[in-house]
Amino acid sequence: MEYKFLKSEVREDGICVLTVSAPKSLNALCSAILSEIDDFVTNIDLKTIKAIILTGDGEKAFVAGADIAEMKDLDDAAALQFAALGANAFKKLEDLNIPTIAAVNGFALGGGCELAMACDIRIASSNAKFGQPEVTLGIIPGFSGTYRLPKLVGPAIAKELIYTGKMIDAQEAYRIGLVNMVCEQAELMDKALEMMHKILRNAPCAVAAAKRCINDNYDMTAKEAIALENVYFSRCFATEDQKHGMTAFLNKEKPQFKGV
Ligand code: CO8
Repeated sequence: MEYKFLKSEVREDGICVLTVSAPKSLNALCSAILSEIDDFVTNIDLKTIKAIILTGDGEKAFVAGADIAEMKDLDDAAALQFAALGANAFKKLEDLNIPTIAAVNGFALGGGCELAMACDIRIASSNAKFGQPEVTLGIIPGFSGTYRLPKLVGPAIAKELIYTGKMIDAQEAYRIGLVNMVCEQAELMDKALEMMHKILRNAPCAVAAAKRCINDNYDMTAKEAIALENVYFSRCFATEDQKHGMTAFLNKEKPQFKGV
């Protein structure tokens, strides 16, 4: 599929910098962009792409939400389709077996905040603004914000943000645990790359197994979640990287993981 709104650059280190690019509308998510995101995550080549850093084009916005112009005249059946398109694409992104970081370079509102939350980690530039302003438009979050925001910041703060529709700045987003780090905009990509390099130095199978445990235990009882971790923990012992990592530690050497 030819992309009109998604720019992807796969670097030599295997990190794909994926940029949502519709700067005239502050990268607002129209259905064409959502289809491109879905296509990208569905057909991603995990042999060449080891990690994703997702960002928005320009210095003003990560993604300013779903496209209000496109949504305005939808009826409820069409709204269901539009919501499902975004929610499914974001779920596939969340479920990718590789680490993902959202480098939030400005407004991350509504669907933009929801897109950032579908990534594993969020790093924000100091000018970033977050919010779920849907109720100010007569709707509610539709790309799984009511699901992911309470998991990240707790139900009371999530309800405050969603019921008031207020915007918060990057420092406040950091304080409530919505973002992992705040930095100057000029440093944003470097900080995201630095964190991703730290992650990629570790055994890929182990990082992927930890991701599976953390993502999949969302809806589980403690008993199920602990049993799931036991399964993924034991599977690590069937990898070469586990033997290599432990041997390297005991030999006081730096491990060189192969991802097998
Ligand atoms: N959709 C469409 N166009 C947008 C959007 C958007 N979300 N955000 C900005 N734009 C457009 C503006 O209309 C404007 O276009 P134009 O130049 O043609 O007038 C251009 O981008 C620049 O925006 P502004 O002039 O408004 O820039 P400001 O610096 O004054 O303000 C803001 C920036 C604060 C980000 C402001 O643009 C704003 O409030 N945008 C809307 C934010 C918002 O409400 N987002 C949530 C949308 S709803 C949503 O995301 C629901 C997700 C689930 C959907 C489920 C579907 C059923």
